[in-house]
Amino acid sequence: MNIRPELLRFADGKPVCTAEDWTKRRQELLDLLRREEYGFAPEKCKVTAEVTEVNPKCAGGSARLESVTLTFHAPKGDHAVPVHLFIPTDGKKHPLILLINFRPDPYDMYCPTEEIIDNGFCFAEICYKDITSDDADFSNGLAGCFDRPTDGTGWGKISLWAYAMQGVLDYLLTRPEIDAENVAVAGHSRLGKTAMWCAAQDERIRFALINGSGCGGTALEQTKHADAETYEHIHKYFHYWFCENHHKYETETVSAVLDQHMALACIAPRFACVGCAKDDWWADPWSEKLCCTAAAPAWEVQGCKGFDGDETQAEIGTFLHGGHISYHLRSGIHFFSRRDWLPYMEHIKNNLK
Ligand code: GTR
Repeated sequence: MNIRPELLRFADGKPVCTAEDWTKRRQELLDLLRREEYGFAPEKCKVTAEVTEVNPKCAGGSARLESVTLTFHAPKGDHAVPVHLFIPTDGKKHPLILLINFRPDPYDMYCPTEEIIDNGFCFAEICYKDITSDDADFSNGLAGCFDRPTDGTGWGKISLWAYAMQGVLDYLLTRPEIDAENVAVAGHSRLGKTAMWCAAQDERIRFALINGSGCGGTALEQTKHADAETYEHIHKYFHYWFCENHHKYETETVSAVLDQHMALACIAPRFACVGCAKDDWWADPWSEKLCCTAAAPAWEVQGCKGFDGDETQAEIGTFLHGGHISYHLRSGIHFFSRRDWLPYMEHIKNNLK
Protein backbone atom coordinates (compact mmCIF):
# COMPACT_ATOMS: atom_id res chain seq x y z
CA MET A 1 0.00 0.00 0.00
CA ASN A 2 1.37 3.39 -0.88
CA ILE A 3 0.90 5.41 2.29
CA ARG A 4 1.39 9.15 2.06
CA PRO A 5 3.05 11.29 3.23
CA GLU A 6 6.35 9.46 3.08
CA LEU A 7 7.98 8.95 6.41
CA LEU A 8 11.51 8.62 5.15
CA ARG A 9 11.61 11.84 3.18
CA PHE A 10 12.36 15.29 4.55
CA ALA A 11 9.97 18.13 3.76
CA ASP A 12 12.49 19.42 1.20
CA GLY A 13 12.32 16.11 -0.69
CA LYS A 14 15.66 14.67 0.44
CA PRO A 15 15.62 11.00 1.52
CA VAL A 16 16.05 9.91 5.14
CA CYS A 17 18.74 7.21 4.97
CA THR A 18 20.46 6.91 8.34
CA ALA A 19 19.73 6.93 12.05
CA GLU A 20 21.16 10.47 12.22
CA ASP A 21 18.81 11.55 9.44
CA TRP A 22 15.93 10.07 11.40
CA THR A 23 16.77 12.15 14.48
CA LYS A 24 16.31 15.27 12.33
CA ARG A 25 13.25 13.91 10.55
CA ARG A 26 11.63 13.15 13.91
CA GLN A 27 12.06 16.78 14.96
CA GLU A 28 10.55 17.88 11.66
CA LEU A 29 7.57 15.55 12.22
CA LEU A 30 7.05 16.65 15.82
CA ASP A 31 7.07 20.24 14.70
CA LEU A 32 4.53 19.46 11.97
CA LEU A 33 2.27 17.50 14.33
CA ARG A 34 2.40 20.34 16.85
CA ARG A 35 1.61 22.95 14.22
CA GLU A 36 -1.03 21.02 12.29
CA GLU A 37 -2.68 18.50 14.62
CA TYR A 38 -2.23 18.54 18.39
CA GLY A 39 -0.95 22.06 18.96
CA PHE A 40 2.12 23.30 20.80
CA ALA A 41 2.05 22.52 24.52
CA PRO A 42 2.97 25.20 27.07
CA GLU A 43 6.56 25.70 28.19
CA LYS A 44 7.63 23.25 30.84
CA CYS A 45 6.86 24.49 34.35
CA LYS A 46 8.04 23.47 37.78
CA VAL A 47 6.16 20.70 39.58
CA THR A 48 6.23 19.90 43.28
CA ALA A 49 4.76 16.89 45.04
CA GLU A 50 3.36 16.08 48.43
CA VAL A 51 2.42 12.63 49.67
CA THR A 52 -0.85 13.20 51.51
CA GLU A 53 -1.83 9.65 52.48
CA VAL A 54 -0.20 6.22 52.59
CA ASN A 55 -1.90 2.87 52.70
CA PRO A 56 1.03 0.57 53.51
CA LYS A 57 -0.73 -2.66 52.57
CA CYS A 58 -2.94 -2.94 49.55
CA ALA A 59 -3.28 -5.48 46.74
CA GLY A 60 -3.21 -8.20 49.39
CA GLY A 61 -0.21 -6.60 51.06
CA SER A 62 2.11 -6.69 48.03
CA ALA A 63 2.00 -2.93 47.41
CA ARG A 64 1.88 0.41 49.17
CA LEU A 65 -0.57 2.97 47.84
CA GLU A 66 0.47 6.60 48.11
CA SER A 67 -1.87 9.49 47.41
CA VAL A 68 0.29 12.23 45.96
CA THR A 69 -0.74 15.79 45.20
CA LEU A 70 1.26 17.08 42.31
CA THR A 71 1.26 20.84 41.86
CA PHE A 72 2.07 22.54 38.58
CA HIS A 73 3.48 26.02 39.15
CA ALA A 74 2.36 27.69 35.94
CA PRO A 75 2.68 31.33 34.86
CA LYS A 76 -0.95 32.23 35.67
CA GLY A 77 -1.31 30.19 38.84
CA ASP A 78 -0.84 26.82 40.52
CA HIS A 79 -2.87 23.74 39.73
CA ALA A 80 -2.89 20.49 41.72
CA VAL A 81 -3.45 17.02 40.23
CA PRO A 82 -4.00 13.94 42.43
CA VAL A 83 -1.82 10.92 41.60
CA HIS A 84 -2.33 7.38 42.90
CA LEU A 85 0.97 5.57 43.17
CA PHE A 86 1.24 1.85 43.86
CA ILE A 87 4.70 0.63 44.84
CA PRO A 88 5.51 -3.04 45.34
CA THR A 89 6.66 -3.65 48.91
CA ASP A 90 9.59 -5.97 48.09
CA GLY A 91 12.07 -3.10 48.33
CA LYS A 92 13.30 -3.54 44.74
CA LYS A 93 13.24 -1.09 41.83
CA HIS A 94 10.44 -1.75 39.35
CA PRO A 95 9.43 -0.57 35.89
CA LEU A 96 6.62 1.98 35.91
CA ILE A 97 3.31 2.18 34.11
CA LEU A 98 1.61 5.59 34.23
CA LEU A 99 -2.05 5.39 33.23
CA ILE A 100 -4.15 8.39 32.32
CA ASN A 101 -7.69 7.30 33.01
CA PHE A 102 -11.28 8.52 32.75
CA ARG A 103 -12.18 8.18 36.40
CA PRO A 104 -10.33 9.10 39.60
CA ASP A 105 -10.66 5.78 41.46
CA PRO A 106 -7.37 3.83 41.75
CA TYR A 107 -9.31 0.57 41.33
CA ASP A 108 -11.09 0.97 38.04
CA MET A 109 -12.69 -1.25 35.41
CA TYR A 110 -10.01 -0.14 32.92
CA CYS A 111 -7.09 -1.50 34.93
CA PRO A 112 -6.47 -4.80 36.73
CA THR A 113 -4.47 -3.01 39.41
CA GLU A 114 -3.49 -6.05 41.46
CA GLU A 115 -2.43 -8.01 38.39
CA ILE A 116 -0.28 -5.12 37.19
CA ILE A 117 1.50 -5.05 40.55
CA ASP A 118 1.86 -8.85 40.56
CA ASN A 119 3.58 -8.56 37.21
CA GLY A 120 6.29 -6.52 38.89
CA PHE A 121 5.34 -2.93 38.07
CA CYS A 122 5.04 0.31 39.96
CA PHE A 123 1.70 1.68 38.83
CA ALA A 124 0.64 5.33 38.80
CA GLU A 125 -2.72 6.73 37.77
CA ILE A 126 -4.14 10.15 37.06
CA CYS A 127 -7.61 11.18 35.98
CA TYR A 128 -7.74 13.37 32.88
CA LYS A 129 -10.53 15.59 34.19
CA ASP A 130 -8.36 16.53 37.15
CA ILE A 131 -6.10 18.21 34.61
CA THR A 132 -8.71 20.11 32.67
CA SER A 133 -12.28 19.50 31.54
CA ASP A 134 -13.08 17.46 28.45
CA ASP A 135 -14.75 20.28 26.54
CA ALA A 136 -13.97 23.48 24.70
CA ASP A 137 -13.47 25.50 27.88
CA PHE A 138 -9.82 26.49 28.02
CA SER A 139 -10.13 28.53 31.19
CA ASN A 140 -10.38 25.81 33.84
CA GLY A 141 -7.84 23.61 35.65
CA LEU A 142 -4.34 23.53 34.25
CA ALA A 143 -5.63 24.98 30.98
CA GLY A 144 -6.48 28.22 32.77
CA CYS A 145 -2.94 28.55 34.09
CA PHE A 146 -1.37 29.32 30.71
CA ASP A 147 -1.96 31.67 27.82
CA ARG A 148 -2.91 29.68 24.77
CA PRO A 149 -1.63 30.83 21.37
CA THR A 150 -4.47 32.00 19.14
CA ASP A 151 -2.69 31.56 15.80
CA GLY A 152 -4.17 28.09 15.17
CA THR A 153 -1.22 26.23 16.71
CA GLY A 154 -2.22 26.49 20.38
CA TRP A 155 -2.54 23.21 22.30
CA GLY A 156 -5.70 21.20 22.06
CA LYS A 157 -6.81 19.23 25.10
CA ILE A 158 -4.93 16.06 24.06
CA SER A 159 -1.74 18.06 24.06
CA LEU A 160 -2.46 19.49 27.49
CA TRP A 161 -3.29 16.08 28.98
CA ALA A 162 -0.05 14.73 27.51
CA TYR A 163 1.82 17.72 28.94
CA ALA A 164 0.44 16.93 32.39
CA MET A 165 1.57 13.31 32.08
CA GLN A 166 5.07 14.60 31.41
CA GLY A 167 4.89 16.75 34.53
CA VAL A 168 3.80 13.72 36.55
CA LEU A 169 6.80 11.82 35.15
CA ASP A 170 9.13 14.65 36.22
CA TYR A 171 8.17 13.76 39.77
CA LEU A 172 7.89 9.98 39.44
CA LEU A 173 11.36 9.72 37.96
CA THR A 174 12.79 11.17 41.17
CA ARG A 175 11.43 8.22 43.12
CA PRO A 176 14.09 5.63 43.97
CA GLU A 177 11.57 2.76 43.76
CA ILE A 178 11.04 3.41 40.05
CA ASP A 179 13.32 2.00 37.37
CA ALA A 180 13.65 5.15 35.25
CA GLU A 181 14.97 3.20 32.24
CA ASN A 182 11.71 1.29 31.90
CA VAL A 183 8.83 3.69 31.91
CA ALA A 184 5.52 3.10 30.14
CA VAL A 185 2.54 5.39 29.59
CA ALA A 186 -0.94 4.01 28.94
CA GLY A 187 -4.37 5.22 27.96
CA HIS A 188 -7.53 4.16 26.21
CA SER A 189 -9.44 5.82 23.39
CA ARG A 190 -9.07 9.64 23.61
CA LEU A 191 -6.54 8.88 26.31
CA GLY A 192 -4.87 6.33 24.02
CA LYS A 193 -4.36 9.22 21.61
CA THR A 194 -2.98 11.17 24.58
CA ALA A 195 -0.58 8.39 25.66
CA MET A 196 0.66 8.09 22.08
CA TRP A 197 1.25 11.82 21.73
CA CYS A 198 2.98 11.95 25.10
CA ALA A 199 5.35 9.10 24.18
CA ALA A 200 5.94 10.54 20.71
CA GLN A 201 7.41 13.66 22.30
CA ASP A 202 9.09 12.33 25.42
CA GLU A 203 12.17 10.15 25.04
CA ARG A 204 12.19 9.21 28.73
CA ILE A 205 9.27 6.91 27.91
CA ARG A 206 10.36 3.48 26.69
CA PHE A 207 6.90 1.97 26.11
CA ALA A 208 3.62 3.47 24.89
CA LEU A 209 0.50 1.37 25.58
CA ILE A 210 -1.98 2.77 23.08
CA ASN A 211 -5.38 1.18 23.48
CA GLY A 212 -8.36 1.61 21.15
CA SER A 213 -7.01 5.01 20.12
CA GLY A 214 -8.55 5.10 16.63
CA CYS A 215 -8.96 8.40 14.84
CA GLY A 216 -6.26 10.92 15.74
CA GLY A 217 -4.43 8.03 17.43
CA THR A 218 -3.01 4.98 15.70
CA ALA A 219 -5.62 4.63 12.93
CA LEU A 220 -4.43 5.78 9.52
CA GLU A 221 -6.84 8.35 8.18
CA GLN A 222 -6.46 7.45 4.52
CA THR A 223 -7.43 3.78 4.91
CA LYS A 224 -10.58 4.26 7.02
CA HIS A 225 -13.48 1.95 6.16
CA ALA A 226 -16.97 3.31 5.74
CA ASP A 227 -18.12 3.02 9.38
CA ALA A 228 -14.97 4.33 11.00
CA GLU A 229 -14.50 7.69 12.65
CA THR A 230 -12.68 10.24 10.50
CA TYR A 231 -11.11 13.64 11.17
CA GLU A 232 -14.37 15.10 9.89
CA HIS A 233 -16.46 13.23 12.49
CA ILE A 234 -14.08 13.92 15.32
CA HIS A 235 -14.06 17.64 14.63
CA LYS A 236 -17.82 17.79 14.89
CA TYR A 237 -17.83 16.97 18.61
CA PHE A 238 -14.21 16.98 19.74
CA HIS A 239 -12.50 19.75 17.75
CA TYR A 240 -11.01 21.07 21.00
CA TRP A 241 -8.85 17.93 21.35
CA PHE A 242 -6.75 19.31 18.50
CA CYS A 243 -5.33 22.66 17.48
CA GLU A 244 -7.39 24.83 15.17
CA ASN A 245 -5.07 24.26 12.22
CA HIS A 246 -6.18 20.64 12.17
CA HIS A 247 -9.61 21.57 10.82
CA LYS A 248 -8.27 21.94 7.34
CA TYR A 249 -7.69 18.17 7.15
CA GLU A 250 -11.35 17.37 7.76
CA THR A 251 -12.24 17.04 4.13
CA GLU A 252 -9.04 15.41 2.89
CA THR A 253 -9.05 11.62 2.92
CA VAL A 254 -5.48 11.38 1.72
CA SER A 255 -3.48 14.33 2.88
CA ALA A 256 -0.14 15.05 1.28
CA VAL A 257 0.92 16.57 4.60
CA LEU A 258 -0.32 14.55 7.51
CA ASP A 259 -1.42 11.13 8.70
CA GLN A 260 -1.22 9.16 11.90
CA HIS A 261 1.76 6.93 11.05
CA MET A 262 3.87 10.06 11.47
CA ALA A 263 2.86 10.40 15.11
CA LEU A 264 3.40 6.71 15.87
CA ALA A 265 6.79 6.86 14.15
CA CYS A 266 8.01 9.56 16.53
CA ILE A 267 8.14 6.86 19.21
CA ALA A 268 10.92 5.08 17.28
CA PRO A 269 13.32 3.58 18.25
CA ARG A 270 11.41 3.00 21.49
CA PHE A 271 8.46 0.61 21.89
CA ALA A 272 4.84 1.10 20.93
CA CYS A 273 2.05 -1.34 21.83
CA VAL A 274 -1.11 -0.94 19.78
CA GLY A 275 -4.21 -2.73 21.05
CA CYS A 276 -7.56 -3.09 19.30
CA ALA A 277 -10.87 -4.89 19.65
CA LYS A 278 -12.55 -6.66 16.77
CA ASP A 279 -15.93 -4.95 17.14
CA ASP A 280 -14.46 -1.50 17.65
CA TRP A 281 -15.31 -0.49 14.08
CA TRP A 282 -15.39 3.18 15.08
CA ALA A 283 -11.68 3.04 15.98
CA ASP A 284 -10.97 0.82 12.95
CA PRO A 285 -8.60 -2.03 13.93
CA TRP A 286 -7.45 -2.60 10.35
CA SER A 287 -6.41 1.03 9.86
CA GLU A 288 -4.60 0.71 13.17
CA LYS A 289 -2.67 -2.28 11.85
CA LEU A 290 -1.89 -0.42 8.64
CA CYS A 291 -0.60 2.45 10.75
CA CYS A 292 1.89 0.02 12.33
CA THR A 293 3.14 -1.18 8.93
CA ALA A 294 3.35 2.42 7.70
CA ALA A 295 5.29 3.58 10.79
CA ALA A 296 7.74 0.65 10.80
CA PRO A 297 10.32 2.23 8.43
CA ALA A 298 11.17 4.70 11.22
CA TRP A 299 12.55 1.77 13.19
CA GLU A 300 14.11 0.00 10.22
CA VAL A 301 16.15 3.06 9.24
CA GLN A 302 17.65 2.95 12.72
CA GLY A 303 18.59 -0.70 12.35
CA CYS A 304 15.85 -2.31 14.42
CA LYS A 305 12.81 -4.40 13.64
CA GLY A 306 9.75 -2.19 13.33
CA PHE A 307 6.70 -4.34 12.96
CA ASP A 308 6.33 -8.06 12.50
CA GLY A 309 3.06 -7.87 10.58
CA ASP A 310 1.72 -7.28 7.09
CA GLU A 311 -1.15 -5.33 5.55
CA THR A 312 -3.79 -8.04 5.85
CA GLN A 313 -6.64 -7.82 8.34
CA ALA A 314 -5.82 -9.51 11.63
CA GLU A 315 -7.74 -12.42 13.11
CA ILE A 316 -9.07 -12.36 16.65
CA GLY A 317 -6.31 -13.47 18.99
CA THR A 318 -3.52 -11.99 16.88
CA PHE A 319 -0.57 -10.75 18.92
CA LEU A 320 2.31 -9.56 16.77
CA HIS A 321 5.23 -8.76 18.98
CA GLY A 322 8.34 -9.64 17.00
CA GLY A 323 9.22 -5.98 16.41
CA HIS A 324 9.38 -2.76 18.42
CA ILE A 325 5.73 -2.10 17.61
CA SER A 326 3.36 -4.73 18.93
CA TYR A 327 -0.21 -5.12 17.74
CA HIS A 328 -2.97 -7.25 19.18
CA LEU A 329 -6.58 -7.80 18.25
CA ARG A 330 -8.89 -9.24 20.85
CA SER A 331 -12.56 -10.11 20.53
CA GLY A 332 -15.15 -7.68 21.88
CA ILE A 333 -15.85 -4.00 21.99
CA HIS A 334 -14.28 -0.63 22.75
CA PHE A 335 -12.88 -1.08 26.26
CA PHE A 336 -9.57 -1.22 28.13
CA SER A 337 -9.68 -4.89 29.01
CA ARG A 338 -7.53 -7.21 31.07
CA ARG A 339 -7.03 -8.94 27.71
CA ASP A 340 -5.31 -5.77 26.52
CA TRP A 341 -3.14 -5.39 29.60
CA LEU A 342 -1.76 -8.94 29.35
CA PRO A 343 -0.12 -8.55 25.92
CA TYR A 344 1.09 -5.05 26.88
CA MET A 345 2.81 -6.35 30.00
CA GLU A 346 4.30 -9.22 28.00
CA HIS A 347 5.76 -6.86 25.38
CA ILE A 348 7.25 -4.69 28.11
CA LYS A 349 8.75 -7.63 29.99
CA ASN A 350 10.27 -9.00 26.78
CA ASN A 351 11.96 -5.68 26.09
CA LEU A 352 13.13 -4.31 29.42
CA LYS A 353 16.38 -2.41 29.33
C1 GTR B 1 -15.52 8.71 20.86
C2 GTR B 1 -14.58 9.43 19.95
C3 GTR B 1 -13.37 8.59 19.76
C4 GTR B 1 -12.84 8.05 21.07
C5 GTR B 1 -13.90 7.81 22.12
C6 GTR B 1 -13.43 7.78 23.57
O1 GTR B 1 -16.75 9.23 20.93
O2 GTR B 1 -15.23 9.68 18.76
O3 GTR B 1 -12.39 9.26 19.01
O4 GTR B 1 -11.81 8.81 21.54
O5 GTR B 1 -14.89 8.74 22.11
O6 GTR B 1 -12.52 8.47 23.98
O7 GTR B 1 -14.06 7.03 24.32
